[in-house]
Amino acid sequence: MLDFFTIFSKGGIVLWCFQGTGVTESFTGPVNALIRSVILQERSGNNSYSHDALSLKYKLDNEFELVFVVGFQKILTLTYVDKFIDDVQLHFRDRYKNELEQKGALALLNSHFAFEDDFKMLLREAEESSKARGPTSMRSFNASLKSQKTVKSMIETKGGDKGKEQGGKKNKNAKKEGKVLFKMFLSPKKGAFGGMFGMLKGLVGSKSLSQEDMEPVLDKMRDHLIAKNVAAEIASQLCDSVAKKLEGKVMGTFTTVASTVKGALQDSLVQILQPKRRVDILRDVLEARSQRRPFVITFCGVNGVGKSTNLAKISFWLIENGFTVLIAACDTFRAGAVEQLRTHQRRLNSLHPPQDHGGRPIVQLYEKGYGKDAAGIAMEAIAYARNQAFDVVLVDTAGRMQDNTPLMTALAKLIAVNMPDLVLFVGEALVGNEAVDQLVKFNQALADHSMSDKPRLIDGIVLTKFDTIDDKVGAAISMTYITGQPIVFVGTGQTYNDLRSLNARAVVGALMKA
Ligand SMILES: Nc1nc2c(ncn2[C@@H]2O[C@H](COP(=O)(O)OP(=O)(O)O)[C@@H](O)[C@H]2O)c(=O)[nH]1
Ligand SMILES: [Mg+2]
Repeated sequence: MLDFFTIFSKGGIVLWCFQGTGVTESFTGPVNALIRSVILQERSGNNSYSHDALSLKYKLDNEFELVFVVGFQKILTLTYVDKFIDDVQLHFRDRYKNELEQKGALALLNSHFAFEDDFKMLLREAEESSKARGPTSMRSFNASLKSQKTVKSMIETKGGDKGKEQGGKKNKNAKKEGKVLFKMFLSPKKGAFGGMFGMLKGLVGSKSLSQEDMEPVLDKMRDHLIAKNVAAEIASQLCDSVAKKLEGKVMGTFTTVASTVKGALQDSLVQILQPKRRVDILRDVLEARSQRRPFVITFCGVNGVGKSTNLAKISFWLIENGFTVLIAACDTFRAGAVEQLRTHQRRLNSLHPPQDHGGRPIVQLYEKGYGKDAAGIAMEAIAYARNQAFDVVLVDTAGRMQDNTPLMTALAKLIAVNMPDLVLFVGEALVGNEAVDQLVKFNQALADHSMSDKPRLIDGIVLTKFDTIDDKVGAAISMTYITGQPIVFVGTGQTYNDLRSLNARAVVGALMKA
């Protein structure tokens, strides 16, 4: 005779339970004790546990994240329990496959598991077969023959007709579908990630989350983000906002603080990377073309981040899409800057020879050598492009440190005067804390020196050298967080083909990866 049988999700939702006839004791205590001292500690040895006068046997279904627990009086040696629990598991899985496959606690809460009759049938079968096997199976046990007989007789009499009828009634009362039954108040453990039962660790019961509960997890997440190259300041701000978002939230019984915080953080990261504004350069170039004007993109950033190289890759991409490009050599500062662009222009034209394009070079370089005013050259280039019906003007600029006020002022002037359609900030994926300082100061300079009440600020990011950072993808978060602007291109190497768009999901995946 069983005292109880319960099926619950690892998320703490009791899906179904059965209480034996005449059993008045609540089984919450023994089940909680089992969870606390066996399941949570991953002592999954022989799948049995004893609590006061009760024997508990349990089975974990890791695919559907379910726990099956049966309890019976210790003095009973029920020979069929192991097989019975297996049968119930298989049957329950088969029958509720659809419900169980839906993800999330809400789906489980809303599902109805009317398992009564199936359970009774399985129990009857189990009891019958143990009876039928009779003495042979009994003999295999070490306990005395006498006590085994007693056990057997008890099973037969109490599991009889009377029991079935009464059980039916009782079960209705005992069944608490969709209710969180267990109240556990264990404090969160440090280092509670991973492991088969990782998600069961660090329970806070159905109490509401406090800053205190979350602090150890948030500290860990903050360090994790920083290790992934997210700027420290931004990692802290992100964690603070997650804490604010979750404070006071009532958690499911078996939900861990760690998984709740992790989930909320993941959501925030996806949000940050999801562009509020879609930059569709090809569409915008077409529109500019229909207005008989060139579409102008200005590239800016500090020295050596890959402005000229990625400008050349973007030229290639535009050319491949059927557009003509004028490159404006406005880095009049660094020796070799103009020659570097000329080399690219030659190479690109040899890949797309003029004879394929009506005898006209598909990409040209507009340059006035070194030491001249960059804003003026950009202006001339744009006028030339308009004249010559180029589709796109790509304005290369000299690298400059964000603290160099005269150079920052000059860049702001170049942008204010020429009003490009797009201002792209080029930044290396290698940067950590530095990303924030660069972007804040570039944007500040553009705002300070704008002559318009609607200043042209950075409206997109080119994230370069993405091929060199493994999974330390934090700069993507820092840069989009600071500017609120999308990463328009990702540079992944030194050839013209090494240009990608950002896969937000993959970036968040890499960020969350332990
Ligand atoms: N691995 C890798 N190297 C890059 C990438 N983009 C640029 N570089 C290299 O970075 C160096 C500086 O590039 P450059 O375009 O001259 O930088 P600029 O000073 O900003 O114009 C060059 O050696 C480039 O080949 C990239 O996406 N991946
Ligand atoms: Mg350059």
